[in-house]
Amino acid sequence: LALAPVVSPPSSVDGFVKQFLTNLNFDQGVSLSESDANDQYLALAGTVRDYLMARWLEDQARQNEQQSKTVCYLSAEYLLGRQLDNNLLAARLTDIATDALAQCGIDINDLRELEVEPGLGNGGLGRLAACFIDSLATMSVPNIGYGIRYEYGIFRQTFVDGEQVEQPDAWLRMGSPWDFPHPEAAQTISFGGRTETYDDNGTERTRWIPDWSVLAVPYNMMVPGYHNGRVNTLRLWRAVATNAFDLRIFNSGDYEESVRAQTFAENISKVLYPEDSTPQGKELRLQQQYFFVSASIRDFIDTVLPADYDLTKLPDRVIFQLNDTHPVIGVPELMRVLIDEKGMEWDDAWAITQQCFAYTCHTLLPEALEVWPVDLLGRLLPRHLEIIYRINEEFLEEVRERFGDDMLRIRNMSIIGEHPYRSVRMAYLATVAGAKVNGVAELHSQLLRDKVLHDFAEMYPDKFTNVTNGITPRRFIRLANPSLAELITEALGAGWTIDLERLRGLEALAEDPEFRERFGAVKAANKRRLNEVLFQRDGVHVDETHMLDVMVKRLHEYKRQMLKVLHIVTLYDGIASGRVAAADVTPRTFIFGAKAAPGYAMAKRIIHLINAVGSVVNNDPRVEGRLKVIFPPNYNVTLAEKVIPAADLSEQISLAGKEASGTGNMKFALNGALTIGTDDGANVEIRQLVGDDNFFLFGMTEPEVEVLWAQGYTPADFYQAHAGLRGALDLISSGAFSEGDRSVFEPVVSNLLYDDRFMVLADYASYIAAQERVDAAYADQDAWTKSAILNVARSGFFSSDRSMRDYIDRIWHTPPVL
Ligand code: 26Q
Repeated sequence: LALAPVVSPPSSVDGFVKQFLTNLNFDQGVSLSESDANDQYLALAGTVRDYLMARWLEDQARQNEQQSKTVCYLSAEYLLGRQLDNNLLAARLTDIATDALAQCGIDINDLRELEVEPGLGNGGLGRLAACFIDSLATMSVPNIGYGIRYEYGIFRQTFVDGEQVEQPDAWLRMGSPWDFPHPEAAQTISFGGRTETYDDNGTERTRWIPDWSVLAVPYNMMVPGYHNGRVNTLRLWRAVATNAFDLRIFNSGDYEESVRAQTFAENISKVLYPEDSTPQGKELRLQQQYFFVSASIRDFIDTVLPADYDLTKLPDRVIFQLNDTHPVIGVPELMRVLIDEKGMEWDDAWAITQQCFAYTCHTLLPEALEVWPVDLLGRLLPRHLEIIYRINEEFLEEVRERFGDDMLRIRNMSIIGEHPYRSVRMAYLATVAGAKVNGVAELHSQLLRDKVLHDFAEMYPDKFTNVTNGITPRRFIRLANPSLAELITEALGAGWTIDLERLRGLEALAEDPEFRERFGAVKAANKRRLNEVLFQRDGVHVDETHMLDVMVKRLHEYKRQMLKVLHIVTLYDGIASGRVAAADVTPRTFIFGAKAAPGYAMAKRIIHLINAVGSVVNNDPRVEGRLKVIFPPNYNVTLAEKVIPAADLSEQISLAGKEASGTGNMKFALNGALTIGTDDGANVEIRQLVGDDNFFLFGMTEPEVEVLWAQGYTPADFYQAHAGLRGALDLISSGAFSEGDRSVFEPVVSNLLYDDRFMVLADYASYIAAQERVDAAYADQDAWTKSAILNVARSGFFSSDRSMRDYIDRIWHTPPVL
């Protein structure tokens, strides 16, 4: 009986109806006639799960039998997006489910809209993790994604008088049909206290006597591969108070205090930190990091591996991939487990640890490199701090052997920084401990080697490698752009979805006028669909005759939303001043989507300015409706899936040398938008692939940025030198967008004139010139469509399947398990 196979419901409309009704009755506890839409959505999700269950259980069993090597992806963020359509597609159930629900008198589209996306990430890094686990499942590679089940994901953004106001994201409120809690597999995670040494039959050993602990309860989510029957696991941890924790206080008779203690423990997985580039060094954040990493490592060793597993062979069974520095505390944690708990010697444990970790860096901004004050780390994780100190001592000894007693070099390379306070440099720890270190685009990896981690690259040249990011074509083409997907399938057959280089086949069709017409019709239809969505959502209209010029990404000064604003204000200034006839302006709709970290004042002011410019430009009759600014609040994966397929122009305008890769840029190119962009991140590779004729390049190169910086950059010189720029900045300063109140946007303008860390003014002229080339190119719709097709045809490289192949070949060495 124990071996009885799990039986899937029959793959037929009747089978689906039966299973759906069963779930509605027995899981939701309602009859069809009494059910509301949310009951129906939950029963539908349950039904899809039921179809995937047999394979999920089988795949886990098979991996254990075959003793395969597993990729344990450690990430504090997974920006998953909605699950229903993805899982229906993977399981080939979309049509069956649609018909089955129709038989029950339900329109599946009404249920789709009820799903609140799990927004368990900030932006690129979290979405990348979601794309990677999709690709690994599709490629049948054993993978567990480990992370945190935040009760509140990324905040819901609203605008009040044009300013960002954050609301909590209560994504679990209406139930969470996609995950399975496993309280029996909980891990106890400890914090605080002290360490002591003791004699263990003649050898001195250390033990940690912690002060308090919480339970980490895993919630498993299915990660189905596309049409291959494979189902991998995403295991997210939730913090729950331990009984012991409660009891200690209960015994003292203080009930209120015991409840407070419970709240305290459960705070750990309460909320995602909404900063995406300037870590604040908050204690709770370190607690989150240790919480999920310790739970994950111990879960893998103690429950995934067989009980008697010889841990000296650990590197044969696992690679822990560190998604940025957020999980790097896992390095001393694995050392502690191997040494203190499993009785291994330091040198053996270190040799194993160095083979079990690899590190991906996602930034170039120095302020984004995570450091933890030694005080804080030592208070929370005293044993880990000791281990880090010893790793550092031995590492610095190695540096000395290699380079001599060069104090400057030793200070620069030390894992412990001294200024402005003693702190642990997590990127250095990861680099020393990892078998490999990678950047996320060619240029980024090069800059890592040459600048950010230069000394380390000199010491360990073979550690450094590049893996250019990618995106999953299942979600971002098949699901998000079904009309384009159909057109491609008709032209090339269905194989492209898992072999994206096949899009090359479209190159020839770019020459075919009939294909171009159909391609243009797809774009127009996607604009109409976006119009419907935005009208429903926010009551705004998208004019399908306009060029759709889109900039969607987190708001950060380095990404330079301000450059886009200056372009819009320049166009508006031309019309408002009478220098340009509205009739001579290319009709454009500018779409922004951007959340600002709640504590990032400048970013919030820029959001306010975008909204303010929009309300003036959109309502000025002199513009004759030829320019329109739309800024839908709460940009997220769900909205991205509607906006990106409708775009004509993709704005990728960061200062060269600042955007590690970008992944939105890839989504746009693959959906037939042309890019206006700097020579930064993966833009470099996009341009190389699609060709200069199909990409609008502007701005300084990274070396040019360096030169100008070294010379002493004075933004005011650019203001003086360019009348258009002067006009735009003066218009903002004049209060034209703030009802005459000159103080509102003064900090934004002064910042540009007197500081401008990201050289907006220096690139302004080049940007405006590039936008004029865009207008000229757009005037020839047929040529534009041809370029758009070539963008699609030549961007197959940016499939996350290719990224995964690169990780597997260069870093993981994990074959598929079929
Ligand atoms: C760290 C400590 C404390 C609080 C928050 C954080 C934190 C959280 C998220 C720091 C950074 C992030 C996210 C960074 C991110 O999304 N980086 C982007 O990663 C993409 C995938 O590689 C790249 O394409 C982008 O270029 C990069 O900006």
